[in-house]
Amino acid sequence: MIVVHHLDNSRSHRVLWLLEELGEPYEIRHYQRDPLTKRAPAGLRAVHPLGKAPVIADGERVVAESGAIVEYLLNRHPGTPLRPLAGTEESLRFTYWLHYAEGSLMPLLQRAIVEKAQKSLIAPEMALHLDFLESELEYNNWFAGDEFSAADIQMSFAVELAATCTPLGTHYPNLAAFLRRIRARPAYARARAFKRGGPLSLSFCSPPPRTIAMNHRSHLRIARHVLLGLVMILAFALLFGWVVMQAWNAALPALLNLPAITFWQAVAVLVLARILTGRFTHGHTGRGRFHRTAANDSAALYAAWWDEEGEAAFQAYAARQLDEAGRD
Ligand SMILES: N[C@@H](CCC(=O)N[C@@H](CS)C(=O)NCC(=O)O)C(=O)O
Repeated sequence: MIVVHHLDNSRSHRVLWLLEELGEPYEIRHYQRDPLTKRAPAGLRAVHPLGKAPVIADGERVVAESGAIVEYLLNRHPGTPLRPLAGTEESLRFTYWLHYAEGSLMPLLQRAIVEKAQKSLIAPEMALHLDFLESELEYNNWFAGDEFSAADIQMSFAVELAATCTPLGTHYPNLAAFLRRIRARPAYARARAFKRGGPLSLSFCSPPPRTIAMNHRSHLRIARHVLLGLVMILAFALLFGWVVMQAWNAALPALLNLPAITFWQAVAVLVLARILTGRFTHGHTGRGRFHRTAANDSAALYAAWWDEEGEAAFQAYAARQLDEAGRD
């Protein structure tokens, strides 16, 4: 029986899906990625020296590299509708997509993940590929032609990954429809069942390639935030100035015989107070922060003392009180 060495959230979903489509029985050995590095565990190297997924074992034979695995599995099912007939136009397209998925598209997506700094170089390249895929699906539902084939399975992971990088819905309706079609296949769902491949959660495409419209929108959002911040600062300045003016004029002319002040004089007093004391209120200076920390420290110390000795000290105090009351 075929054994699939399956890594979570990885290309090996495609192999499980293909096996489900073929109706071929299989066993799964599960491997979990390191939560921090996202690398496969060392155990996978015992199966194949590169320690990558997918990798399958058929008795003593080990097959790695997803395209090779697809071919290997299809060869066990001569006449399967998942591979177009040799010599047809569809067969040529089938071979193309089988290689394109890992040869062109996945390397680009992986660069998008790794080269965060080079957003501007990756985004147009990504758009080029997505436009190409979109146009390929304009007249056919499937990559090799009218019929679903293993080429669609091979393409699925890259398209799923691309969908996490860019919202397909508006700009790429054909690709979005492709995703809906593959997800609707019962074998695809079976491959992702909890006890089989588990759900795919591909959210690691960073940075998302942004369209010009998206960039435009995010600039607008920043401008809105800056404007809102300025308005709030102004509102606070007006409010504080007014409060200082009211307080001054209500108390100081009568008590200290000082002249009444205008609103702008009150603002100037506030600014002067800020410059001379280094703060408007308590706690905004380094000193204030230090005192808060010291206070926190003493609260923490008190809590620790209560945990360790407080109960015993209280019992001793209560006993003393009872003793004194008894003597009285
Ligand atoms: N081109 C190979 C790529 C294999 C590959 O890089 N697999 C990833 C999972 S999607 C992997 O094993 N990553 C874990 C690691 O490199 O430690 C294939 O199609 O099988």
